[in-house]
Amino acid sequence: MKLIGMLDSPYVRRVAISLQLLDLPFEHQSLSVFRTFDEFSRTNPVVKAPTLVCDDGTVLMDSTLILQYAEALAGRSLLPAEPQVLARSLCTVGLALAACEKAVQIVYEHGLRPADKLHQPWLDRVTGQLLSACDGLEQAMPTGMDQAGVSTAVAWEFIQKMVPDVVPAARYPRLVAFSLAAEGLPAFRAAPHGDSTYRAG
Ligand SMILES: N[C@@H](CCC(=O)N[C@@H](CS)C(=O)NCC(=O)O)C(=O)O
Repeated sequence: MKLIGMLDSPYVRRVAISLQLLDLPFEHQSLSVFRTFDEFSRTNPVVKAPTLVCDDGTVLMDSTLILQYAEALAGRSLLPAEPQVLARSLCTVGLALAACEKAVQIVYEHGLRPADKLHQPWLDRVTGQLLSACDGLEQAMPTGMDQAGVSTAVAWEFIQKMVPDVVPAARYPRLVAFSLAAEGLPAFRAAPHGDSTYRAG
């Protein structure tokens, strides 16, 4: 199967890291949804990263749906099975995904919208939501590298790479420590934030 999208996307990155943790081999094509829109659209006309091309040619998008398929393939999950523990993990994954979404919205607002069209009330709202999600993550703090751990670490790295001024690291010491440990793991090092291409080690 082939994962398409750049590792500067937290959604692509959580899939790339999770596939490794699930021991599922995959090929990676680092296509940009902006700079290589036409090439991307030839595989997925909707141009969403991540896109996963399954071995039978089925094209999937949305990181959570891709992970649902990957876990069915692997026959195991990066989420706990016990309902109460699962609810806590999903709560953390939800915070991490919301943090990613709000950080992406800030990046797009600055990077895509003409400066004179920038809408400050929207930025203020999204910034407040991003900080609330980070506050929640700092409290929730996953313990291991299940899906809550992967998503939290990936979200934090993305935020610190893309909008560090908006989310001051000093306010989140537990996230900083967790991220530092996660980024040292082989699956994270093999798929670092940025424009590199993952290759199986
Ligand atoms: N909910 C989606 C979000 C994916 C997403 O928004 N990806 C961005 C890249 S970080 C993208 O495809 N942007 C291009 C666009 O939305 O047109 C997921 O979990 O995969």
